[in-house]
Amino acid sequence: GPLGVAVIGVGTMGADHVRRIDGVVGGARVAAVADVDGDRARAVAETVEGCAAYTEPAAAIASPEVDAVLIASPGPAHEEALSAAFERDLPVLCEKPLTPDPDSALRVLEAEQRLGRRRVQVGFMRRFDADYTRLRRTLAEGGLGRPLMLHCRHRNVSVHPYFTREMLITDCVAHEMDSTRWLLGQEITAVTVLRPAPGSGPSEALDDPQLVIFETDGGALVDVEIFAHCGFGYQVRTEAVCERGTARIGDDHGMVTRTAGRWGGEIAQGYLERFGDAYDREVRLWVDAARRGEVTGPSAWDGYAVAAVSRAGVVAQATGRRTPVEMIERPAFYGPGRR
Ligand code: ISE
Repeated sequence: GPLGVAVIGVGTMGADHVRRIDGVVGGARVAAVADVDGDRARAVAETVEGCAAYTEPAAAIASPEVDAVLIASPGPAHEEALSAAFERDLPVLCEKPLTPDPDSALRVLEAEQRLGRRRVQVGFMRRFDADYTRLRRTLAEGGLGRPLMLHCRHRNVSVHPYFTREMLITDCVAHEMDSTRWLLGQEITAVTVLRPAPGSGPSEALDDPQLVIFETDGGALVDVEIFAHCGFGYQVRTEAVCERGTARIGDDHGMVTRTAGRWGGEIAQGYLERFGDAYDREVRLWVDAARRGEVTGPSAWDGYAVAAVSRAGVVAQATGRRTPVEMIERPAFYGPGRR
């Protein structure tokens, strides 16, 4: 029968995954949802036949109908849900951040290793995006020469009022941390954060935008503009500068019209739209692997590495200083790095 999935947390991302599992991805069904907001859990459960609603993640995960767990609650709630899934040895797709800090991420790595095989895929969905996949292949093929720099732009229309300036690093730039590691096959060794005088309104409270710079152990430099309240659209762009050329993805594409002396097109308004196909592919591959008894894709190690870089980023943001990243050695359990 289909894989019974418990979706933990049904805010924007979780509710979208419920819709995806129910209507887009084959081979799975949403057997249970959990949310601290019981009304929200019930409202989402009512959209799916035979789906039970819970307020306690552990209760949903304990249901005999549940064979796999998708965690889409806020980062600080992840460790507890992961433990409950590990107790039943279930495959997990955990949205980023794996956990909010490297110490808790390390506990997750240790608990997973005790189970003896990978159980966690982390939701770094850009790895499933057609443009990012193509860029990685282009860099790996080597025709452009060695990558020297990445120029990244990450702009949101706006973020929730509960967003903090630390979250610019831990929730937004976290994606560029993973993309950098994945595109270059290198680890990030130091982070620096620079800021212009902030814009007004919500941008001012967040000190938004900011410029985040990574150094890698392969000698590459990466700059990331994070602009969480840019107001006009959702834009995620990466340009690789290599020895013999450049490659750029994430420019607005789609239809361009020309009329009355002007030309124009549309800018996506959010990540659900821009990365819709990537989320579909990510969840489909997770479900297919889970049905074979496997877990593939970005691992808990990748989640830990990003937590470690995020900690350095938050310190760099607070102190204005270049901050080295502290990380443990990659355990053999997670296989060799790409280098
Ligand atoms: C959000 O949490 C995400 O994960 C999106 O992918 C990211 O682009 C956005 O900036 C975050 O707020």
